[in-house]
Amino acid sequence: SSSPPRRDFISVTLSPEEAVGAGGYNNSKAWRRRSCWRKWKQLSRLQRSVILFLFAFLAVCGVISYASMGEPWKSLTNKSLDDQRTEPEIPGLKLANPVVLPAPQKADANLGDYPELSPQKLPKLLHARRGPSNLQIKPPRRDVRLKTQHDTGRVVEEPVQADKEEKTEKSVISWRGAVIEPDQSTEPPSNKIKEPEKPSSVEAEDQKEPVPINERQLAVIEAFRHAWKGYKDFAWGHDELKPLSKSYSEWFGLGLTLIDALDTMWILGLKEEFEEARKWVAIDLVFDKNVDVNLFESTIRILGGLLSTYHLSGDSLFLEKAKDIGNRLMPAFKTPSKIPYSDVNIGRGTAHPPRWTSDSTVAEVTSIQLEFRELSRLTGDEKFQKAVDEVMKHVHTLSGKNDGLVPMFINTNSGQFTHLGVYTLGARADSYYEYLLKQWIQGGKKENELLEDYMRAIEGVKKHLLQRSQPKKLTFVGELAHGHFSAKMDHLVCFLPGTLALGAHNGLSADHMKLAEALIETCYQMYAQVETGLSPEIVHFNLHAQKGQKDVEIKPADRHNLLRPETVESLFYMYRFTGDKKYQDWGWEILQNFNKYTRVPTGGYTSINNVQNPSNPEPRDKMESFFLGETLKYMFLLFSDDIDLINLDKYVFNTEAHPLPIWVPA
Ligand code: DMJ
Repeated sequence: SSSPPRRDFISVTLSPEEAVGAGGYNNSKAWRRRSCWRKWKQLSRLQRSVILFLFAFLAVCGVISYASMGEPWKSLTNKSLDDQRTEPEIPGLKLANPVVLPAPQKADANLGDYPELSPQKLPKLLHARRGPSNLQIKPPRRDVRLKTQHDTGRVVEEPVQADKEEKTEKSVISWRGAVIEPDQSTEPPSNKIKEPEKPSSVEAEDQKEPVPINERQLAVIEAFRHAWKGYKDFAWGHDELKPLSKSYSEWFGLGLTLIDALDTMWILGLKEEFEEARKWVAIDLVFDKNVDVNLFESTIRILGGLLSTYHLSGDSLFLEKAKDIGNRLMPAFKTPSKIPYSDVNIGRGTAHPPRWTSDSTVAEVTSIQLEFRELSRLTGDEKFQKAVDEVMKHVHTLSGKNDGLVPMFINTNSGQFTHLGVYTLGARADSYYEYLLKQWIQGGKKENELLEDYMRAIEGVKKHLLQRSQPKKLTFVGELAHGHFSAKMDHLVCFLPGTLALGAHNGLSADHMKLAEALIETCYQMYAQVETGLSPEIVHFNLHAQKGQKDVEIKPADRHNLLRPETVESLFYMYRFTGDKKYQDWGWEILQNFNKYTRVPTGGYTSINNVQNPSNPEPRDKMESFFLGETLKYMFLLFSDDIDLINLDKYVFNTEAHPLPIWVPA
């Protein structure tokens, strides 16, 4: 135990003599060096090793921490340099000036009538990508800059927010390049984007530089939003808005206006509205209801609307709903003649004709084909197409036509035309002619019987129904009743110039285009010659010149306007195919008159009773679903200079303005 205690610590003792020395406190360098060295020598080997190890360890730590602090330090120093920099370092390279948006412009004088109308109020749209040029959604391009034309005609570039695009890539559903959040409550996200079961024949195109939305298109968007506001506030989920009584009316109880408007919102770029409506479709649109629906109306508005929205958005929800309603409409075809009944109970699966007759309307049974054929193509289930093709084949063989013109009724038992001898291109026959051409186009121009019937019918129109009015010599389409010509023309007939132009564009006779040009002038005059600048439901043309008389005569029972689309529809085709700006100008006049006489301040537009009384057009308190489904959509397309905004070589519009793909596009 006399051995010294083991030291596992270092003790350095400085004696007072050593510290101060003989000469007292000596702080000379030589003395300190000598003294340290002596101390070091006095240490045991273990003590020295420990000290050396500690020094080495500290040195290594120092090197590591220097390396990791280097980068932030560097950037910190650079940043502070940048912050201080006022002049570019490279001579001649100037830093960009901050973006200066143009000062708010005064709206067009015409726009000034409507206080809500101002591009500044539509900020979200400035970021909306322009119209779908393809059928399938694609992830947005990272570097896309959107151009917005202000009323100066100046184009302002607005950078798309990078974080927005980042989000898009992660999202389940894409809004033409923007985002729609997945609706968790309906189906798993993985089911949301699905290629059509039978992929569409239309190839996805490379996204082109977007065409700017112009002032007139903005006015259409504003009108749509105003109409939608009324619908949302007072009629959400119901068939039609009653904008004056701030309520709604039901026809089928299936949210008709909402469904009809879906693809319009898509085309106009109204992302939020679309998203909200989609949620309603996902959660609240239920077809399992004990309700009678009209086969034709529910096909063109609901089935057609769902199919086109499916194509534009790629969202399988709409295809699922389309299949559901398509299946529920099929009982209509269970008739002795296979000519469908007019009405179907979609909950019970039963069908029947109207109470007073066993006839169906010819236009109705022959204007459901585009939709059912497309449904077969998408589902691979041929029953839909078979049912409607059979109707067309049967009608093709029927007697009772007059040079291709068909009567207005057909019997569901016998399959024969009834009420023979009356021919019109208006109510009850109109879309028969339209669908002959459009089915031929949809199917890739191969179904010759359809083309034959169409060509024959147009010859029939020329031979029996065309006349010229006085004093302006307007070419119009009248009616024939048991050999007697009547100078009566429904506004509905104004689909014809557009259809004729579409046929000519698809290679049919150039004469058709000539006739289209003459007829669209007439349809425009049906607006221009009336006090409110809005067309009545029916006009009678003067065949004999009389002093002080216009071409257009209106009977008291016919002077209502239901916000119908046909003239605007034809203006759209005419502008697309000719590029003549007068068609846009005519459409612009019509839009302004709708705004002047049919707009309800609290939201929505209304049909009116008297187009001849500008001081009291007598609002009817109803906004038809086709105002959003057709009229405003065609307006928007008419004012666009982008032929890829529903390219007419790739899409064919159904009679409710819902675009469906052409199977073999031009
Ligand atoms: C719409 O339902 C369709 O355009 C139909 O073909 C005719 N009637 C209305 C619009 O006027």
